[in-house]
Amino acid sequence: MFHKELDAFPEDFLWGSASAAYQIEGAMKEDGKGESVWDKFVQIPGKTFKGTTGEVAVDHYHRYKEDVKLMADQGLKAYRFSIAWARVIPDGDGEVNEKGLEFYDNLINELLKYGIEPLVTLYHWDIPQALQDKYGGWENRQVIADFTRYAEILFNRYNDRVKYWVSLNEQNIFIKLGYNMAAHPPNVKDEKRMYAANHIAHLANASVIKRFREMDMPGMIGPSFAYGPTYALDSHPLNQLAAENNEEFNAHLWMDIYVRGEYPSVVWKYLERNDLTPDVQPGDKALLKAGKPDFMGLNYYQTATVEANPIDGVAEGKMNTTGKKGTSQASGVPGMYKSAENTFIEKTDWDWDIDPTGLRIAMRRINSRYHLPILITENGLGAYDDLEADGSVHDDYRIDFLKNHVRTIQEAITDGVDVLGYCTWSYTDLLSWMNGYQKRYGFVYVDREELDEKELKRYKKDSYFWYKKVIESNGKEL
Ligand code: BGP
Repeated sequence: MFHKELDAFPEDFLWGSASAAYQIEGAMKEDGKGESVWDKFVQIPGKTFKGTTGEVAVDHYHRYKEDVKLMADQGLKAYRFSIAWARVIPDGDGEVNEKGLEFYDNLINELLKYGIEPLVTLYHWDIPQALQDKYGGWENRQVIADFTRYAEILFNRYNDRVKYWVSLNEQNIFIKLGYNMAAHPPNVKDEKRMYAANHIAHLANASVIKRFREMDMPGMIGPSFAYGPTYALDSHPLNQLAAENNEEFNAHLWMDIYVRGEYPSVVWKYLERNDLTPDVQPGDKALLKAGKPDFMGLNYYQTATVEANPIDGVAEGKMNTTGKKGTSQASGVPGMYKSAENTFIEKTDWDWDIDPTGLRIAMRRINSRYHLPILITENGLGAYDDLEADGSVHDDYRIDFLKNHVRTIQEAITDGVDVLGYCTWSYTDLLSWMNGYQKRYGFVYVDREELDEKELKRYKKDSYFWYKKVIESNGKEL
């Protein structure tokens, strides 16, 4: 659809930016914080680029005032951050650590002082290690009660100041990479265990949303889902079918359950045929149905292009975590789909497809299938940046990337999609889980390298000033 003129962004549009506790805070053992699964996982040799850890990260824990001041000067309307479960309840299910709650009190108050709306993520992948050791974390149903208790503590503490809550961040990523690729904690490669943990994570997500309703919480809650729409390589019917498969197993499996409380029938049949069904107990269905979110949080980075994959075809290939373009390998699921080259699209140095139109397609599909407002909770470009001698960073490639994506949001709004806001990934540079510090996403450059923390000084990139204008003009000046 081409439009002669685009609708304006809504007046209350949330122009924001995002982060996650493990990737920015550091202060890993300070003020009573317990260990998380990521604190432990990164100690395994070879799991992260150059063995990077979040021990210091970008030291946001000590510099949050400076970081929030940068946001305020830029005119940011919303800031999405996550709360570290192990800071609030160090062993996951025991005593509450008042110091942990205080840190987030201070952060929230600092944001509100400048009129910045806090968007709080309850869980961005860092379950307390104690729960992993005690009962296997997401593989045990006890986690549903423990996660709900943790959420309730946060709801009670911050409900007077926080209106937007994200339940689980990218359940599809932490489950797939954690339980079927051994690329995230708990370092498992087992399809059956993956579907079992995923079912429990769904129940925990629903339980928290249900509790949010029971507590009559003001505001809105929803999950953040990593969705990249699938394209078929071409119009060959088998390639089209491969794209359908990819949507069913990488998108509908999660979003259908969030919104409708039901597994897609194609996925369920596959699980049955392959002896992969999770243990579904009486009451599960009712709980899933009671967990309908208020919005769909969308984390969008790229689209996927696929083609048919025979039953003895390609399986999981290597990811590019080094930033050497062209080093990722084709991957797929035998009998379902495999990745294919999209020749219309440029790639980043980490081989991620750059596709602004894909964001519009993602919004359109979510809108048509689920009829929910969309909150874009992440979108951004991971790239190398150069800090000049005068402290400037000329990241015109990032400006181009963001500009083209913001434009497609405006097009989607004009199409008829309800969009609440847009959070770029990320605010400052931060630790990329597996890719170290050289893959930068922020508006604010943080001067540190993998093996050299330096002074962690902050510098405004060109994109910082570009986004300032976008916000000031409510998206008129891109
Ligand atoms: C999302 C995560 C973020 C962030 C981002 C960029 O999946 O929610 O935490 O890391 O991806 O990914 P990466 O750091 O791998 O480049």
